[in-house]
Amino acid sequence: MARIRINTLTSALAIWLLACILSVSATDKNAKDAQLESFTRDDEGKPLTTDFGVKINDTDNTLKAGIRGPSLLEDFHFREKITRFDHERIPERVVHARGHGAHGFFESYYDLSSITRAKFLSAAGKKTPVFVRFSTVLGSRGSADTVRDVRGFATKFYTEEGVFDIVGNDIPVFFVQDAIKFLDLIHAAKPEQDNEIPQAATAHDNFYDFVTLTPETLHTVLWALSPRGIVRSNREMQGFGVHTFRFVNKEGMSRFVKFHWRPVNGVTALVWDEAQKLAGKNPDWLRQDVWEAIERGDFPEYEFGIQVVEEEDEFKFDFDLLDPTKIIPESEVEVKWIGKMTLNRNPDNFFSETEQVAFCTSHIVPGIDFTNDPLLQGRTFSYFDTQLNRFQSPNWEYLPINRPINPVHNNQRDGFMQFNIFKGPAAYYPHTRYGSADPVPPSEGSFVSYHEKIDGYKIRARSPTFFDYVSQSQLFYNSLAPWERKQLIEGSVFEITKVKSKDIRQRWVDLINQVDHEFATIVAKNAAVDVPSKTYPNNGKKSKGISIDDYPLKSIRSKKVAILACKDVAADQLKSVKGFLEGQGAVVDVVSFKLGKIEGTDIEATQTFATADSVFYDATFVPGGKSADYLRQNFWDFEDTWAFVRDTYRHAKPLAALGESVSFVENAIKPAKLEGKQAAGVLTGGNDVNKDGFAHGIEQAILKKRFFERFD
Ligand code: HDE
Repeated sequence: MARIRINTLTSALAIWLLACILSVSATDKNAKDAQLESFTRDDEGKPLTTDFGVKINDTDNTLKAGIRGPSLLEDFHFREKITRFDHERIPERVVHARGHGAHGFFESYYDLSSITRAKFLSAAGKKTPVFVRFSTVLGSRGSADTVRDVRGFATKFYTEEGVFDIVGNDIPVFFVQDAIKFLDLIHAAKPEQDNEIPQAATAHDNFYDFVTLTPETLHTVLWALSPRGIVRSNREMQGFGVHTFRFVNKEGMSRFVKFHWRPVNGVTALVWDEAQKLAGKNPDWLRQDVWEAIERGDFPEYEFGIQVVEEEDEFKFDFDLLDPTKIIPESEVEVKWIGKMTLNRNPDNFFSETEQVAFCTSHIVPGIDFTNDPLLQGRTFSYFDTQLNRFQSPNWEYLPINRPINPVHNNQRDGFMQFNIFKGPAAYYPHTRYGSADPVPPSEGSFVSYHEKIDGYKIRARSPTFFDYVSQSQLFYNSLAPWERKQLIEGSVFEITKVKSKDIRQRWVDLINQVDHEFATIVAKNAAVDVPSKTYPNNGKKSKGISIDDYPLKSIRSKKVAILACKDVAADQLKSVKGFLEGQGAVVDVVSFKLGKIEGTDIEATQTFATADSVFYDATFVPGGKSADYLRQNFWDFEDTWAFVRDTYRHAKPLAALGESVSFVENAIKPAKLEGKQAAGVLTGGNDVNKDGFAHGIEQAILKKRFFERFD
């Protein structure tokens, strides 16, 4: 069989070399792009055919017996067309059904071969193609993007040694500790089983019933109720592998690692009122945001980080490294940033790529390994199983989006939709005949599981080292900035006041009372339940890396600004501010009553008050000029210019006005402005747009993200 082995290796080498050449030679086409391209089909302007290749002359009429007669069974074209339509859907994912994807590449900063055999981390500057799918967890495929939820952040690395998936979330901890609780968790969080209400929301009796009876969920629920649960942009969202994994080097030495993604431009979040409005006004908000950014060349970037814990330090923490409801606080173990991912290409086809991409925690490459985290162990079974349900065949691994860029050889065969044609008579091992693949030793790049010593009794139980659900809940609460804590409390009040059962509301209040008494008191008073009499000590611990304030914005690249303008607007002011902000990478819309040229100016309105809303923007600017009078009059019933300005203010975003528009803006925000409070983040000036670096001031205000001090 030596001859066959050499043949196989030679062809593998040739394909690998080809893949490398492709990934190096093209600036934006890597080995995966090239592979995918070989599967793309461009139907533009081509003769219409059946699936079996016969040209068709009429696709608008069924074949009939007589011009008004019944349709004929022999109409193969109709039958093919309608059958294909009837079978277009595959089951939506049982969780994370709503998502969107993007292609890109990962670039390693260092040679990490001293701690991992993984080749994609073995040299500085080494590039690996990736595909990422972002998702919400609970909603159906057609649900809104901006609901309160955990977000999926799943990355497929097409490495030269096979596919590696990090199937992560934007929140670093998970609700339950053991995979056997996943069904219960998801059934409790999904719509109630009798009426399928509510869609994509946890604010209902089932969820808080489960949560209060399963207190290990507390830490993650607090993350989700904080602004982390209402992501503003998937380009400005963190990602986490959640579990502790292992790195294993070529000597077989293992270390524990946690995986992190950090958006290069910083982290942002919505406020709840904004999130709810966006869900109605643009349910595609998150997917559109990433899509448009990539189309305009504003590529989302994320740094990849690891927290490394030496094997001998496994038990030095006051939590169990195997417990997925815990973080390793960054104040205890630094994150080392070891690479960067850039998303630079939108999919060609949503179904073929984003819907058919199949992530599995079992997709792992040499140098990376599992730990005994009972959630991870269960996931590694579940993802493979769920793909079988979605695709009805193990051949989903061969779909273009899923197949590795390195060659696949094994003795697995057949199944629904087998696309390979296997040579030779034999598909078994050991063998002396032609056609079968052979195992290779680790020195030739094969995966070997870490030689972990396992010794124990069979037992269906939870380790007592997993029991503490309070300490890190307090750590989280203590580490939040005041505005985040306030919104966490508001989020909790919103959710629990939707719960009809007083008993469940009381249980929630009693649970959060273990985190903070003031928190529990506010929620109790709003939820018509008793304020708990008992108080618990706070451990006083904080960590960096938890508050969104730890991730400031680096630039206003891609930030969206609305300029409100109509007839006789001060065109010089508008152009000057617009030009400056666009020069810094912001995306600016001129919003008016109608599209097209604004009367008395040469400026084009790109949005109208009917289609745009302040929730689509990061800041609003109202230039001076006579247009202030028209804006004030607010011509149409449902195009409320006042509400546009007021909501910008209520959502704590920068608001700027010049000249005649200042009084319009001040009047508009009056109902929202607290008595005696400074209108922080409201920039006003006379008609001299160049005075005091006005446009620069807007940029600085956008970089601050929000001005919650308006409401303190
Ligand atoms: Fe998942 N999860 N999960 N999950 N998960 C799925 O697999 C599951 C968990 C995550 O964009 C399913 O392909 C179990 C943690 C993401 O295609 C399913 C448990 C984390 C995605 C499944 C968990 C995740 C999924 C449904 C507890 C963050 C979307 C469709 C033991 C670390 C992937 C699918 C995509 C999807 C099972 C918990 C992240 C059913 C059993 C923890 C990002 O297999």
